Amino acid sequence: MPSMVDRIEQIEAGGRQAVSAAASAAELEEVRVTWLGRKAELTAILRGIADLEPAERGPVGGAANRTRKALEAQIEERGAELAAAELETGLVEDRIDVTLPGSPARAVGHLHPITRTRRLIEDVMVGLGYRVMEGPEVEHDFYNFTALNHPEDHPARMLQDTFYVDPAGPVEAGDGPRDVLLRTHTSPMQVRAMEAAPPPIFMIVPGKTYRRDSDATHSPMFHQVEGLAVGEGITLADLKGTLLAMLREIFGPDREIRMRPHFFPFTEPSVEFDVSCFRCSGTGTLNDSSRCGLCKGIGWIELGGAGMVDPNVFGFVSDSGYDSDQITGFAFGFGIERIAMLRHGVGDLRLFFDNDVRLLEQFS
Ligand code: FA5
Repeated sequence: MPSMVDRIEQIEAGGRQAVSAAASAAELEEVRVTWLGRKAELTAILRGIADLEPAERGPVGGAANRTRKALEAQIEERGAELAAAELETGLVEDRIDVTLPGSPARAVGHLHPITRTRRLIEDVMVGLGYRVMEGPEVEHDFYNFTALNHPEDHPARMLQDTFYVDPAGPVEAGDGPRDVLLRTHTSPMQVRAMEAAPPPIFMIVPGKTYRRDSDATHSPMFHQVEGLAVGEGITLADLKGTLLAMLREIFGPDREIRMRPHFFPFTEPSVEFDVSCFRCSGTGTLNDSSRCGLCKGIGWIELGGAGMVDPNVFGFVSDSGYDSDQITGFAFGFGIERIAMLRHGVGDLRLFFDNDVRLLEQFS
């Protein structure tokens, strides 16, 4: 029969093997309870030392205590190893690759419907041979009104129609209280473009414009597109053909246009132009015989203003080579919001500027 000391050596060997084999902190804890816990054989031996023959107490007690300490030390060492390994595994498994797309992938945004409409108009007009130009949104009274033949008492010059800018800001010396304003239309670029280059000119000017307006179809900031064609022999028929080509690209190949007499200080003659309604095909009546709501039963939708450039406007740029005896031209202007509202069936222009994603997402 093996002596108690031999048995303790066997316990130590078994315990060491179990500690080495433990593959996780939880397994190691089980090993500790089995080999060193209250019900473990080694614990029982240590507890029973007092009952041994006096001669055995020393060697057995010494061997049992050494084994307990050795196993405790090995468990501690193995515990540190396992903790380090688990930390390493966790770091590898939880590593975030910041170059991967998010999950779920974030939806890519899209252009605002007003931008898309502007680009559509630009594409069509570039296709017709026009250049796209931009001009200042903070403008001089001279370009916005005076050079466009507006009389001194024209209502658009009134404070209640127009946003004037405090000339205490960075404007040119000599500007008075009513000399600088947020442009009320894109037409000032007619004069600026003619000042900058001799005829012929074929250009469009998309951009922001500002008026003291606010209702479902008018906002204080809105967008217009100006068109200007100047050269020899340009007529009202060219204006009509150009508008027809542009509007057929935008609203469909079956569209017709009409021009109605109107007044603008800087064109003579002046017109307003309408496109035939694309919902009721210009009949004013829908298939179920009800009145078309889009054109209000008229068959035509009003879009903007136009006309032949007034000789007085050429008078402001005669130094740049514009002689109204030699050249003629047409100009037109219309609102981009109005085109977008019609194309997308949006009833209130202000929705475009609320930036509610529930609305904007519908244009993706
Ligand atoms: C003009 O602004 C002229 N400059 C157009 C023009 C150009 C005539 C060249 C002749 C030659 P009008 O004020 O009608 O014209 O405005 C043109 C269009 O701008 C309107 O038909 C409308 O669609 C749009 N518009 C005007 N005010 C607002 C507003 N507050 N909010 C949104 N759109 C507006």
